[in-house]
Amino acid sequence: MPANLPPHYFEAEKRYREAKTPEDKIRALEEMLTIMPKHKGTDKLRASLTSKIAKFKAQAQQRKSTSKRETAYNIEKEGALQVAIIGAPNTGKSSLVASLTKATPEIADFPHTTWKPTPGMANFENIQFQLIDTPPITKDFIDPWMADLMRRADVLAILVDIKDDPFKQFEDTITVLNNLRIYPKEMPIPKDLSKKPFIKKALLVVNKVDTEKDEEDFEVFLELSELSITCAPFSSKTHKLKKPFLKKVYEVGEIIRVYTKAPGKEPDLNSPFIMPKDSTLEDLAGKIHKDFLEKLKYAKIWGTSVFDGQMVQKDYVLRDGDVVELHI
Ligand SMILES: Nc1nc2c(ncn2[C@@H]2O[C@H](COP(=O)(O)OP(=O)(O)O)[C@@H](O)[C@H]2O)c(=O)[nH]1
Ligand SMILES: [Mg+2]
Repeated sequence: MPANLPPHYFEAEKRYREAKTPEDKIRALEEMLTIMPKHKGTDKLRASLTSKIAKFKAQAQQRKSTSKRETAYNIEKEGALQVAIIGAPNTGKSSLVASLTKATPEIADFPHTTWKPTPGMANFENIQFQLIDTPPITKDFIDPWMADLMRRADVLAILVDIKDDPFKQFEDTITVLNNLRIYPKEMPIPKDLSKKPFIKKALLVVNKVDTEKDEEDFEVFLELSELSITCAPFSSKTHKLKKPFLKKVYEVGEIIRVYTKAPGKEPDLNSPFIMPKDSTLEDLAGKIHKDFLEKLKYAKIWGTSVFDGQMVQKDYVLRDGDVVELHI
C-alpha cells in the first residue's frame, strides 16, 4: 500500500466498519485520521476520511435532535476533587492523566478505552485528586454524555497545546462549554439566559511546555491573551511543572484541609478533612457526625489565624491547615 499505514490504522478501520452509530463511526474515522502519516501519498485518503466525518457529523447532529439516547458514564467521585481533563484533540489530555496517575489511558495505540472517560488518582501532598481523561471535544462534535460529566465535575481543566494554536483551541472549547450552558467561574456569564447556567471552577492548562523556550512562549501567550481564567503551564515530558499544576488545581478547587485531634493527643496530619473554603466549625462537626453537630459546645484551634489552643464558637470560619479539638 503506497500510503504505508501502520497496523493500528487497520484496527481502527475495522472498528469503523463495525460501528453502528454515527458517533462511533466518527470516532473511528478520527482515529484513522490521527494515525495516518501526513504526506502526498495519503492526501486523497485523508480527504476522503474528512468528508466521511463531515457526513456522519451531520447525521449525528440530526439524530441528536430527534432522539435522546445517551450513554451515561457516571464516575463516582473519589479523593478531594474530581477534575475533568478536557479539550481539543491531541492537546495531551491522556498523557497528562498517564503522567500523574496510575491510570493507563492509551496515547498512541487508540483502543476503545480512549473513548471512554478514564479516571486516575493523582497524589498532591497528603490528599488525592481524581483526574478524568476524556475524549476530545471540538466545535462540531462532542460525545453526548460529556455534558453531564463536565457539569458534575468539581473542576474543569481545559487543555491547550502551546505548540499549536492555544488561543483558538481555548476559544473553541469555551464555545462548546457555553453551548452546554457551562461557564468558567472567572469568565463573563450572559445575563439573559433562559435556563440556569452551570458555573464551574476552571483552570486553563497550557500543555507541552517542555523547554525554557516553551516557557517563554507560555509567558507571551499569557500576556497577549489577557485571560481572566487561572492558567498553569504543564508538560508530561518533564517533572518540574507537575507539582505546581496540582497546586493550582488545589487553589482553583477552593478547598481547605483541616485536622482533628483529641485532647492531649497529636493530630493525624495524614488524614485531613476536606472542606469547601469558608466552611465553619459547625460544618466540620456536621461532616464528622450528626451527634457532634447537636452536642458541639466549642472547639480549640491551632492554626495561622489564631493563637494556639484558642477557643472558638460554631461560627468560626476554618482556615487551611487548622487543627481542631472539638468539645461536646
Ligand atoms: N512535546 C510534548 N508532547 C506531548 C505532551 N503531552 C502529549 N504529547 C504528545 O501529543 C500527542 C497527543 O497526546 P495525547 O495525550 O494522546 O492527547 P489527547 O488526544 O489530548 O489525549 C502525543 O503524540 C503525545 O506524545 C507534552 O507534554 N509535550
Ligand atoms: Mg486522549
